[in-house]
Amino acid sequence: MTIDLYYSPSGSSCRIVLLAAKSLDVELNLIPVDIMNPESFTPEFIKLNPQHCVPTLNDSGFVIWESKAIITYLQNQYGKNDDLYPKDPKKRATVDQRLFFDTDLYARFHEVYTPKTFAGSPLDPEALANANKALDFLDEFLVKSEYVAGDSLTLADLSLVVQISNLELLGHDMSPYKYINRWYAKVKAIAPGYKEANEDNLVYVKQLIGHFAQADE
Ligand SMILES: N[C@@H](CCC(=O)N[C@@H](CS)C(=O)NCC(=O)O)C(=O)O
Repeated sequence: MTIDLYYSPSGSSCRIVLLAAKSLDVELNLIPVDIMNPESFTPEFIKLNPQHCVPTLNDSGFVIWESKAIITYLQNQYGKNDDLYPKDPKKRATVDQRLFFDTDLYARFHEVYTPKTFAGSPLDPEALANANKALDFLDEFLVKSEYVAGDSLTLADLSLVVQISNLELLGHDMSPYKYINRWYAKVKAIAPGYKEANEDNLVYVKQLIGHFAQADE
């Protein structure tokens, strides 16, 4: 039985799935997709996901995309315990809320850095202030608890740590966020397979940024 993951290592949503799979001890058969080059998509991939986005998971014919839907599916289907995604409805709701929050944080920073990265546009101060508000909220969550959804590591930490690593790579000023910085160092140190699933793949984000920076010159 193989679980195929169509992915691009530069995509933060793909690295979230890689990182969660490590913690869940689920082996994925990785199928790279050159997302910047739709002509290269295989007919199999095109047929599998009408949205043609990655990450897309194919678990023996069950096909699902959207990183958060994928990681909660992997947990529900293959999790050996419920540590990362508690069964208690209230605790689980908090993890879900933080996962949705992560999607909001991603969208806000997308507004800030995508025009700069892909078109060399200057940073929009309004978009930047709006994005930094999400970091203020995250910092506030972490004043009250050691991890983003309580006192232990959950899927929400694995998702958010990937977004914060992207911001670090982009040189975003993280100095005002004392609690995020403390949590970030801890999650990087304890999340199983962090280096292989996320850190080592950041080189592809660097390459992508470099490629567009050159194209602008
Ligand atoms: N909300 C999605 C975002 C996925 C996403 O943005 N994927 C990018 C690559 S990292 C992509 O496939 N872009 C091409 C497209 O959406 O057509 C998730 O969390 O999985």
